Amino acid sequence: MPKTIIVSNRLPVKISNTDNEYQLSPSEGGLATGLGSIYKQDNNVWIGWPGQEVIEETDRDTITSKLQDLSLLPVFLSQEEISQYYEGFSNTVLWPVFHYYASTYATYAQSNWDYYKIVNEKFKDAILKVAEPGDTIWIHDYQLLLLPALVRNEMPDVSIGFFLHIPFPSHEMFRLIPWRYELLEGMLGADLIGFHTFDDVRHFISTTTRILPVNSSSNVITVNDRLVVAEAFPMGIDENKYSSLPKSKEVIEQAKQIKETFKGNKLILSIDRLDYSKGILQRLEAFELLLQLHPEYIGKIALYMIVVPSRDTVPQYKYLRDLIDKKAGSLNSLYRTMDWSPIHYYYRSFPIETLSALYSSADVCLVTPMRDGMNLVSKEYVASRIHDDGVLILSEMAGASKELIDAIIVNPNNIGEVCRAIIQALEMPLDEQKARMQQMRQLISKFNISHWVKIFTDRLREVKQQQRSMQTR
Ligand code: GDG
Repeated sequence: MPKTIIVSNRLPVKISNTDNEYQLSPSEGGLATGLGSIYKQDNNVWIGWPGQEVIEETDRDTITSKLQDLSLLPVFLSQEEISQYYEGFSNTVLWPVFHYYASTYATYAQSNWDYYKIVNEKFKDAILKVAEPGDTIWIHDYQLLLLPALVRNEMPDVSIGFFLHIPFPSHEMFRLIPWRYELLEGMLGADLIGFHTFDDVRHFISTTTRILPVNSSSNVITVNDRLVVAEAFPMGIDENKYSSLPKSKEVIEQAKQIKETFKGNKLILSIDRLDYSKGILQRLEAFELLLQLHPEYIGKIALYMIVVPSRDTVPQYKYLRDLIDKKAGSLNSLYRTMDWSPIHYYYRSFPIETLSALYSSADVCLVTPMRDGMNLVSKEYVASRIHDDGVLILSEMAGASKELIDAIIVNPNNIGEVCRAIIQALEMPLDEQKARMQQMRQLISKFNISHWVKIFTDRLREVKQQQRSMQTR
């Protein structure tokens, strides 16, 4: 029976090592939840790096067999591969260029590119060990751009889908990459290429047709008589989980404590992974402007800011963390009083129940990335507002802003505009909050993660059938 093979850089699993004994538990990320309905079925499988720094040769067999029980197949990486393929090429070329930070943060080292190719080949070998004709392979994200073509060369008829979770930049950005031809050729090995937004699709088509000798008609690119379709599939969340959690005993209890702690204050929530693309510093500047221009809010509002540690072995991330620490510290030292602090800043991650309690308690959620493929935090906030109150402020540079049009939409570079948006949110009448939130909740509920998985996989099947019927004509 044909199977589906999911492939991503990281496996959806958490590994812990206590007393030299490895424990594995499935992780709860949105992608894992959405794809859970697929990879756990029949003989389907998910291939990826298990994420633990380096796993000794001697432990690999044990881990592999434990993972197999969870329908997971590991690709083990050495320290050098992690540092050059992942931290190097993926996060110092592709991430900055695709988020329009090429001139500030991208460095183009040949050895990183060499490792990117080596690791993509390693993933190909893992796929070839299990793939059979008739299978469907769904590859995810920017770490594996070469993989669709590598697999296509070995299995010309297999069905391959690719989804990019981050923005696809304009041709003017993409063309800067020394290995632009190879990267595009890699992606074009897929039958269906999915993006979060139509703008990403547009950029991809125009970039591809300018850089490579291929033709396109609308969203279909012809590569050596093979049709490749590029389309937008805005990713949803596990709405059911986020709207059920606030009703659980544990979350109700935590939300009560939060309300008690911030009694008399309106709570503004900000949650991101540490990343320059998330606009955390600019957000703090907008908050600072608010305190400067509107002292009447002092003692009446609080910013609850969670920054989740990420990639902090990459120097730019470490530097950014220092800047955020300094800015939050200096604002608190300037404005705090004996019994009030403007910013409650945490540099760590929290269990999902705490996140849910914060989502359901915050009066305002401030999501202002400089550039974001989608942004799931904004959708999780909306899904958690089961009483339809609360206000979302959302950057127009996040893919989610194309769907969540009832948020207050801002340009994150315009600090004055963000400051005014915070005031508008703090002062918004309840009936307006409800009218906006209801619209957004309906959308999030309908276009959830299961819907996303279904429309992508249905479309991939359709595209493949179309290709096959063309070949037999
Ligand atoms: C990439 C793209 C695209 C955050 N803090 C905690 C925690 N989180 C969870 C959130 C959310 C996820 O992390 C972050 O997702 P985002 O979408 O906001 O951002 P990226 O990590 O940059 O994701 C992005 C996404 O891929 C999907 O395609 O939307 O544009 O950049 O789910 O809830 N989870 C827990 N504790 C925390 O402290 N448990």
